[in-house]
Amino acid sequence: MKISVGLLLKSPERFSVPVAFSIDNGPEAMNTKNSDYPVTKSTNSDGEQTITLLLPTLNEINGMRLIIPQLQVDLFDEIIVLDGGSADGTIEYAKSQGLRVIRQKRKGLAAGIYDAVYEMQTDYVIEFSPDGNCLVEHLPELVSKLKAGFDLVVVSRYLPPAFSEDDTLITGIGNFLFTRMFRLLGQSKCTDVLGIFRGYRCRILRSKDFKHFLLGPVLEPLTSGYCAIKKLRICEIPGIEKARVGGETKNFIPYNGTCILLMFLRLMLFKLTGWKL
Ligand SMILES: Nc1nc2c(ncn2[C@@H]2O[C@H](COP(=O)(O)OP(=O)(O)O)[C@@H](O)[C@H]2O)c(=O)[nH]1
Ligand SMILES: [Mg+2]
Repeated sequence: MKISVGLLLKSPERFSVPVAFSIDNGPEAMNTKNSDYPVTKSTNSDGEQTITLLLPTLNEINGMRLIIPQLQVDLFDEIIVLDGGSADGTIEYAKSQGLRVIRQKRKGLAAGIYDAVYEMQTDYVIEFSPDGNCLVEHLPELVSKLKAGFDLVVVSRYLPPAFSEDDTLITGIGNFLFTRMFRLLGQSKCTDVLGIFRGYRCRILRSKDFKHFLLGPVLEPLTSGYCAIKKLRICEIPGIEKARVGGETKNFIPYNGTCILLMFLRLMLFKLTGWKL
């Protein structure tokens, strides 16, 4: 799959967003020149780092109708709707709004995002769930943090004063336990490792180590775990997760939880022994 990039003109005012770091591994943790990273396009015509907004969809017409009109498109160099086979008018609506739609080839959200990001020519990608969970208000700060040089910026649902309106008892407990476990992989006191709303350097996904640990629906927690063990710069900003708008979740919690647990154990083994199981 080859994805060409359409660069949009952006306004410089967005850089005036105040910076308030919540979690920062510190400049000494900056390690963006790992040898397993391929070289990527690093600037646009204005000499700035470039960002793709990625909107994954699978029958998300209600959320799309709510979110798309709210998007500030000039924050991004490229916007892609990544569709997993919608049959509810999502694709038609996206196209009617002038958005570029890519239909994923492999099955599953993680595989679809991985393949799309692998081909991206921008420096960063922001994953944004257009189902009502993610609030567009957080996008300017997220963009600002990425441009400040962080490798991973997570819009945390659990960093005060944020909270999740979408959690059930089970997902709330799962998020809490996994986040505490993943803290063991690095130094930072991260508060949200499972949330989709995050931005990161595209080249992180292209590293051989990252690909090795990507088995099943583990992409977002793997970005958190990978950045932690590689001592990349991680930042969190608080962001309320709203309840989804119409439609339904495609998560199958027992399967997802098992895959994430296995991935965590393999990452921990790698961290402690260097052995890639
Ligand atoms: N492209 C694509 N998008 C998907 C797939 N599964 C879910 N999505 C979309 O990804 C976003 C997050 O999925 P969701 O099921 O809401 O996950 P949850 O928020 O963790 O419950 C939503 O916008 C979904 O429509 C898939 O297989 N492919
Ligand atoms: Mg959702």
